[in-house]
Amino acid sequence: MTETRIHTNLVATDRGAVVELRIDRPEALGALNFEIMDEIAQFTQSLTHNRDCRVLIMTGTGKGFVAGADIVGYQGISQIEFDRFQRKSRKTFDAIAALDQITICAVNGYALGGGLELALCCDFILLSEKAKLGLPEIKLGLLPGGGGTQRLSRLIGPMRTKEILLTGRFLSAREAVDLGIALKSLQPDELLASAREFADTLAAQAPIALSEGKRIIDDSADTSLANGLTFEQRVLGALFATEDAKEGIDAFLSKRNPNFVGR
Ligand code: CO8
Repeated sequence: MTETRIHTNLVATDRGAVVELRIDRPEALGALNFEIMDEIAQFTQSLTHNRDCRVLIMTGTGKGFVAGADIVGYQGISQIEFDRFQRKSRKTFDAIAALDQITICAVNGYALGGGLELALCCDFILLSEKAKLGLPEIKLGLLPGGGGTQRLSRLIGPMRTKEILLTGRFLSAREAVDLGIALKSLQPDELLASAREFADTLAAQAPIALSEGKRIIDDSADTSLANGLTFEQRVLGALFATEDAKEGIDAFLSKRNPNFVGR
């Protein structure tokens, strides 16, 4: 597997249907400054044109996944610059959440503030047992600005989110799994292998069903049950007309593995 440095702080591995992105700024525990945010935005944009990639694995380097926004960079910046960073992070995080690809965040270490918020934009979070999660902005006299108050409370409810956000405490991997923030926690040296195995399983599914399934479930948060159920059946109807559905049904009846092509 060949890793390629695609930007100053990003290393990518392209395995065709599965692409891995490693944030590589260990000296600041992966903290997000303008530069990294730009690089992640460019990378995300490139994925929207990548027809081969079905699954993205995102991870970090060393003991940090992403320890939040770059606090060093916060010092001395103007209000205009601060607001520009906020808008940039909003666009970037929304773009990640909206990717057609299935996204797996393999959290190797600290995922704090903007780091946890970045992970929450992914479809799945897998944790190293060494990971620590939190929204500690309150300790800086601030609050989250990358979706922490919104995406986390939708996931685990307002009361639990308030407790985490208003105390700024860190969660262990085990607690994060118990709360439903992450799918599972793994031995540190098994994290990537497990993420890759999961990614390969997902990437083998029919591509349109994969991305549509993600979208229907994501959209259900903002949809009435009646509209959601109607939408679900429309998507199923559209899938029924695809070559992949014909192939999937034929493969089942012929007792062979399907060969999905994404049409
Ligand atoms: N920004 C910049 N540098 C950081 C950050 C950060 N968030 N976190 C750690 N670092 C740096 C440290 O300054 C240190 O650098 P140096 O060696 O030059 O002194 C290096 O990383 C290693 O860190 P520590 O020595 O502190 O390592 P420890 O193991 O002792 O502690 C901790 C690790 C507990 C993670 C500690 O570093 C910490 O508390 N970091 C700050 C975490 C935090 O408060 N994060 C929230 C930031 S605010 C935010 O994310 C707002 C989001 C706004 C939305 C926008 C979306 C991006």
